Amino acid sequence: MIDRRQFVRAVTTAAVGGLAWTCSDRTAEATARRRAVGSGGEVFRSVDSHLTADLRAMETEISLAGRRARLFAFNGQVPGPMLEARAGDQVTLRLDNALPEATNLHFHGLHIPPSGAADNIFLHIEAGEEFTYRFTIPQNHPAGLFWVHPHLHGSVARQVSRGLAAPFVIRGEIDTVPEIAAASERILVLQDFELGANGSVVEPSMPDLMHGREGSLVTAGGIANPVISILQNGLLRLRLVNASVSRFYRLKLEEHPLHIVGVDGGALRSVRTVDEILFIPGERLDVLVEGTRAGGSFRLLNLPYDRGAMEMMGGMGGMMGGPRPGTDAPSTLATIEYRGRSERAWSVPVSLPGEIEPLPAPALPPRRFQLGQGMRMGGGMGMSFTIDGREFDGNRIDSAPRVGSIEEWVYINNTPMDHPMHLHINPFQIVGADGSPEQAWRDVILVRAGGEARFRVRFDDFAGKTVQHCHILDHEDLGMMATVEMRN
Ligand SMILES: [Cu+2]
Repeated sequence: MIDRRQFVRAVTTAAVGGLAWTCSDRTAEATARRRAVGSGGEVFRSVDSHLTADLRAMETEISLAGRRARLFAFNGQVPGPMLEARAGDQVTLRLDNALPEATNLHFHGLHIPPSGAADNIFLHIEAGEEFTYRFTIPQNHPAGLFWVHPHLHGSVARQVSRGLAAPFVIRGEIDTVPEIAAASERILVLQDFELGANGSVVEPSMPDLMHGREGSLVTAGGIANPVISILQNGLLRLRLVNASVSRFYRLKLEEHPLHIVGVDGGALRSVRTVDEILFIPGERLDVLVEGTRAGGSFRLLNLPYDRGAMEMMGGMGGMMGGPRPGTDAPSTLATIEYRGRSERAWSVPVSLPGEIEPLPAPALPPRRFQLGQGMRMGGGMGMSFTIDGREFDGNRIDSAPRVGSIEEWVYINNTPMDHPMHLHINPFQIVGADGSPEQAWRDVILVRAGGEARFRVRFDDFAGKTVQHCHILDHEDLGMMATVEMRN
């Protein structure tokens, strides 16, 4: 057996293979996009079908909502730089780990191989080491908003809670719909932080871990309550990533309906208009706002949502649990402000591109997964979160679907808290109460406290070992993750 460090070195050397490292694209276009993103962020965009990016994960001190904050950041930015590519592009992403601890990267939502130098969450990239990720985005990959964050089991919540998250946009057909192309686009990564007096991130208490930590400082694109302009008669395209460790957002925009055009895995087939949306950890949203008002400012609100709390050990939860997460007063995530008027009156598109083939019910009975929790006894007492009664073990194969097969998965939540379950590599279609699959590709599914949820998935293209897990990242670190080995 080679040790992990040698393995990383070996793969790194093989992957770099003497290719010269090129700098990020800093063209005028990139600068323009940089302003459009508004997160103070750098942008790495494909050139000649090749996206080359250089990310340095580092501990850094930045100003966050007027406070000094000692965080972990990619290239010193929170959120990290935006990555932008198209289906068919090759990606070469060098990660330089300047953190004081090991890390790695997960390409959340991308349909790429789960092994080697692609979406391999089993890699350990030690402090001071470098690793070069290399993969090709499949030609038929949907356009959408994906994201990058560390995924080293046991450290995920700590590293993400300190700011490590970066949006990854795949451009495609949806971006060419005239109304969408004409809209002003704003990508907003939602994050929350709990900062101590010295600017360091506060270590979570045991109840924080049980519930999943939430920070009281909520930022959108690294800013507390950014102002986003909209033109009267124009369209604003808000693209959101929930990069919070545990926080659910119940989104509502004052006096404006939200027109959803895309979710996790890409565009919907038709626009879905709603007044509010529950937005769970790991999820993405692509929403159009019509500038139907004459002027003024309107708040994008986060409304309270009770995602459940620990009520175990004969009611000790109340004693140990502190306030129920997510039930604080409404807060403002961003402010939409009218500035100017569009020459032409725009409204949301009538139709959206692309077919979403509904996955048929498979012949085999569904795979069922029981979500559970308990106390870890023995040495150090603590919480344990489980799938089928077991904590995560990367060396155990928990399910082994065939490449090319369609499966139906059912989650049964035996706990008093909601769990947003995420499957890597292959997107799925959520099966509704009527038994039919949603016409949308997603990669996170809400399994409500005491409830059930199901999806259909096709294990396409790639063999290899990956994972499914709760995207309340504290729950993942405390065991609510299982391996999935796709086999030819
Ligand atoms: Cu959970």
